[in-house]
Amino acid sequence: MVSKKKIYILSIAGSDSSSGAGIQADLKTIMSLGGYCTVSITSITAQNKNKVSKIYNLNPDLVIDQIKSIMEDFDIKGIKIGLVNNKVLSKKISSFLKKFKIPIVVDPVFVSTSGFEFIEKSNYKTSQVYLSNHARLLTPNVFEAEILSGLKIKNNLNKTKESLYFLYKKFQTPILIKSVYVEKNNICDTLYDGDDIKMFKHKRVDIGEFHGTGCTLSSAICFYLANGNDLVDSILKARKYLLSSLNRSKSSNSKGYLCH
Ligand code: PXL
Repeated sequence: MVSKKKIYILSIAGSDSSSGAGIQADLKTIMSLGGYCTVSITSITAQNKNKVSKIYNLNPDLVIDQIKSIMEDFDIKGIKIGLVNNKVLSKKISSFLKKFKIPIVVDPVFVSTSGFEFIEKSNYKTSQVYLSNHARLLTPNVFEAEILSGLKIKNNLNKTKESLYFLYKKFQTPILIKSVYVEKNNICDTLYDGDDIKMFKHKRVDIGEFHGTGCTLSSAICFYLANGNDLVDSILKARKYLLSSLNRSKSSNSKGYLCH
């Protein structure tokens, strides 16, 4: 179900100069899906897919001012939160968003694809507690789920389940762990929504590491939730979008940057 009326989304995230991940990935995803993406930028990074060379964090009040400007003028139907690398800002975002009863998808960003840690670990854990307060879904990757739950889960289904139960209890919101289970030809995302565990498998597109796939999946899920789809449908549709972007990237030899 995609409505004909324009769907307005707010992305609160960091800027990636290579346009592969962060706010630029969210913009491309939402616009490609037919929505309109507004932004509140939290940090500006100088990076490419191999390296983050600099990061500059914006003043928390400026981040909140951007959110206020958007909420005053747009009928925002969904919010995606990505890189927020300090707990003071997380707390301010959380208290500001309390009054908005719309789906919020939190992508708990900890590290860049190139391995740069955006935030110190204990600050990260506290920060995610604030951000997840009003969330409809959390979408950690394996590494982030391991940090947040303290369990080693990669390719271990029992530990993944244990981690999902723990994270659900801690954050009181559904959790989708991305690419937790990788077989030769399949990649599996795993959801726990408080009722049961659901596995989403798809064929691996064999083109190496891609920059921005996590941001893309989370913002696509946010878009479909904003359109009124339920959680499972939103995840299925978002995965379909990511897969078609990966296939486009493969056929156009886009060198690690996703083609939307
Ligand atoms: O994919 C996570 C992510 C989020 N936000 C920014 C990033 C990255 C990964 O590199 O650069 C700004």
